[in-house]
Amino acid sequence: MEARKVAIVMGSDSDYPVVKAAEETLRSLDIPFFTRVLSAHRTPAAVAELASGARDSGVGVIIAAAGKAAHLAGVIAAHTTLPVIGIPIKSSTLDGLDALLSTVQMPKGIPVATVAIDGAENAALLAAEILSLSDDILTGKLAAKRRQMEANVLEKNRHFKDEKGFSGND
Ligand code: RP5
Repeated sequence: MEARKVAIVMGSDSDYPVVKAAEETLRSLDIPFFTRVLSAHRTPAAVAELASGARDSGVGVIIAAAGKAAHLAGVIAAHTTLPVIGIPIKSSTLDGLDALLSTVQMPKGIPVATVAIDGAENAALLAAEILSLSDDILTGKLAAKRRQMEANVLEKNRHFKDEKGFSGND
């Protein structure tokens, strides 16, 4: 069976500087994906069409990124039972808090897994973890990524200790 893809939808092309981190993360794990610019408010019919056809077109997880009154993830979730991950985008005078609350505060029955404001990398990793439930190779790649991250932090810890000595008084 062909691997399921990730669909990334963003409310505006102005969201792309944040969203591209999700693309880079998916690419690093060899996960197929496509990205679309569609808005819950400006193109509601096209959003509904994409969301309702996603499962049949081989999508496994949908990532939806939007700012301001960010209804995109919730509206997509209303049209599919695929897992939907929302990225609240910091694109307004309210610094993304508006988008965070709009994305995370879903009524019961229609869940959206919401990552941090501008948390595009974590959105992609969460999508990968969901897809890895039926993909052992992807499970291995995610484990390798964790090991690499751990090694990077331990290396920084060594540098910090060697160059500065640990901050403290004991
Ligand atoms: C939201 O409004 C978009 O997701 C974007 O974050 C914000 C501003 O959109 P533009 O006015 O830049 O198109 O719907």
